[in-house]
Amino acid sequence: GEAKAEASSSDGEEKEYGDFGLTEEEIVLARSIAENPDDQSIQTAAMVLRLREGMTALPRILKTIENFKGQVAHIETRPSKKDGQFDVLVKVNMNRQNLSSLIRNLRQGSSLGGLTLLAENNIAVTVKDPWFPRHASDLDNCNHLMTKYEPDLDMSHPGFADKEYRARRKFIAEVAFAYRYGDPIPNIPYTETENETWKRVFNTLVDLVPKYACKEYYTNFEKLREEKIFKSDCVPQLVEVSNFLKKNTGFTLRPAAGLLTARDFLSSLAFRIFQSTQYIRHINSPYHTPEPDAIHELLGHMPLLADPSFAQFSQEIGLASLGASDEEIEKLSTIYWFTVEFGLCKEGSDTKAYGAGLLSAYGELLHSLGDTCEHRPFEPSTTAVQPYQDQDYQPIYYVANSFEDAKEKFRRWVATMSRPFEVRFNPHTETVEVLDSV
Ligand code: HBI
Ligand code: FE
Repeated sequence: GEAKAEASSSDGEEKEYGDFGLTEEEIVLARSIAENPDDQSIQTAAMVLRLREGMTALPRILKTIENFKGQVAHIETRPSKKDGQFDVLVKVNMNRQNLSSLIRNLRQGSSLGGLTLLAENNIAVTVKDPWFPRHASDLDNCNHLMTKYEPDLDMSHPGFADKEYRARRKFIAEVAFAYRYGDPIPNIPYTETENETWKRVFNTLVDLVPKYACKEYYTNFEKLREEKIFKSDCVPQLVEVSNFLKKNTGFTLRPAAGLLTARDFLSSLAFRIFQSTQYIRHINSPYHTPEPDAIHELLGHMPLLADPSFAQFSQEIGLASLGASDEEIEKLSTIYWFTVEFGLCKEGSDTKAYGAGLLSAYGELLHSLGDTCEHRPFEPSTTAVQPYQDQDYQPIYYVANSFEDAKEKFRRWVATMSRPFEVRFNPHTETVEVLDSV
């Protein structure tokens, strides 16, 4: 607070920072580094230096950074307003301790010659470097569960009093926790009871899909049946569905142990990876489950992830979530909720369902297209702040004109987010590239 106030109260701030356009929010004055000297985490620090004798000091600066174990992430130079001088923006990744030694060294200046840090305290440390997965293998660290509705903890869970069910859940969760990037997706030999649960849900939906699902869902649902991946008498294996998605849109699956935190769940979408649960809901409550299960993932999500336009939309929600603030994650989750989970869309003069929460539960599917709920046009800025609950049918649904339209609107809204960098997915390396827009 104090540091910021000082930065903003000084006149000609732009000049002070050498016109590199660092915004106030990104700037924490150098002394804040001293507050946490033991923090070993790598920070991104942006320093603006003024070189008084042409560029001659530059190689020595770089060498000094290297000596303090810093990695140069970005460098930008421009002529300063005084002839013969240059302003240099250098961004380095290093831990705080080394950073503060480096700054002390640079401030002394003499060891380098012909160089000033732009006035005392004008070392900007950008604190905008939250960890997020950069490669698909980093998703091995994105499997944090929410403790909600677990059969072990929640007395209202239909499996709470069923020891056998709880042991089964534990076993399948352990399979997911043991999964690492590159492993083959493990098969689960489903029990007779689990297959029976699947069959009941599947059979109720088969008749409703042609009438109530959007055409993109229906087309891929039929394809999955033709390829005998979806059959009424046994739960499909994730690996077969993953291979199907892969050839249609490049999406793949990885097993998830349960309801993941929104941040972890959304981040995987950036890599066109869907984290799918593999356990089956309790047989006593086949048509409703308070938590995601394989029936929801398979019947609800898989057909649309095979549609190119929808796959792109899903990935863009994921990309927008990387490095986003907690408030923004909340908004993205809400958008995800009212689109991917409970979305409706226009099809000519009809309204159809595309949300996975609708297409995996016939009760709410009928409710959402009946006249006891409200339909509103999908508009990211208002949809993102609409409160919702997950205990009962939704009272409000949002209607998209089309996936393309939803995507366009979503893109425009994402552009208003505060993130100071852009991300781009490189499918050849399964890497997210970060483009600094500072
Ligand atoms: N976790 N395993 C899993 N499956 C989901 O569908 C899921 C999740 N975590 C959060 C979530 N969905 C969404 O409701 C949003 O919060 C992103
Ligand atoms: Fe879902």
